[in-house]
Amino acid sequence: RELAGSERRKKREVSARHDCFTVSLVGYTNTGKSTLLNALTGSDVFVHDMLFATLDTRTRRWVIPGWGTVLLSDTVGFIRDLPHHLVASFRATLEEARQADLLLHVADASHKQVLEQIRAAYRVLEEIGIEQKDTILVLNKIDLVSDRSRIETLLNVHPTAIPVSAHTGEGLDRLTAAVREALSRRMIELEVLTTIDNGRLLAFLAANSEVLSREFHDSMVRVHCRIAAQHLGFIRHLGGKTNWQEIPEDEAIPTGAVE
Ligand SMILES: Nc1nc2c(ncn2[C@@H]2O[C@H](COP(=O)(O)OP(=O)(O)O)[C@@H](O)[C@H]2O)c(=O)[nH]1
Ligand SMILES: [Mg+2]
Repeated sequence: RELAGSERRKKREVSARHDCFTVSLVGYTNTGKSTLLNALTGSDVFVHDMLFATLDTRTRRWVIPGWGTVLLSDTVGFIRDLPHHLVASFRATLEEARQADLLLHVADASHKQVLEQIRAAYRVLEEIGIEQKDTILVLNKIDLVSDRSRIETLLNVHPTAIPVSAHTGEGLDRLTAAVREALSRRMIELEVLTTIDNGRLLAFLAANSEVLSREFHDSMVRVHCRIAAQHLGFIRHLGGKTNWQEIPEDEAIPTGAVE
């Protein structure tokens, strides 16, 4: 009964957050998900801290420079024999992951059984029916891997994975770029035409889009930007005339592509 209540609350909470993209950290337990959350979001304060506290799920604002803000959620790790007191949290966690726009599947590259753990985590994603979701595999703790050929071996099996260290910060810029690219694929290129005195709309675009260009004609401004499709309605509501197209798939850089 308790559990159903927390799941319901979670669902409501999750569905109320459609104004930002959400990214969930998932993976086997002890792989560094919580550490990575801290490393990526810095000293930013928790979001909805009170609501999530009981669920052991923590969400923070992650500001991706020059791009926008996403919500990054920590989750309870995947493990077979889950302690009883964590079952409700685990369920809430899965709901969080199901609603996410993108998953960061975190693995411990220094662990002897890393490949098995990655498989086990993918099995859990499959069991809950979200294995098709856009996922970036993150090979964490590379600072503990002194033999770098081990990383190469892992990359042979998972070529799009991104090696990082949440402790030293190595690879976090690449991970951020990959997240940015993955989320950008869910974005549209938009031209907005409005009057130059439409401060609310221009401020909204500045805060929520990647502005590619601004052209001024008399009292009008045409803003060309990349923005999440979900903002279209609000932009029109603010008086913008819009003209948009889906960003073509082949213009997006593949997630975790090795240069
Ligand atoms: N050396 C090293 N240790 C790490 C790294 N990331 C996490 N850890 C450690 O791994 C342990 C588990 O991390 P935690 O974030 O709690 O894992 P979680 O269960 O996935 O949330 C902690 O002792 C962390 O300090 C890393 O990049 N390098
Ligand atoms: Mg944790």
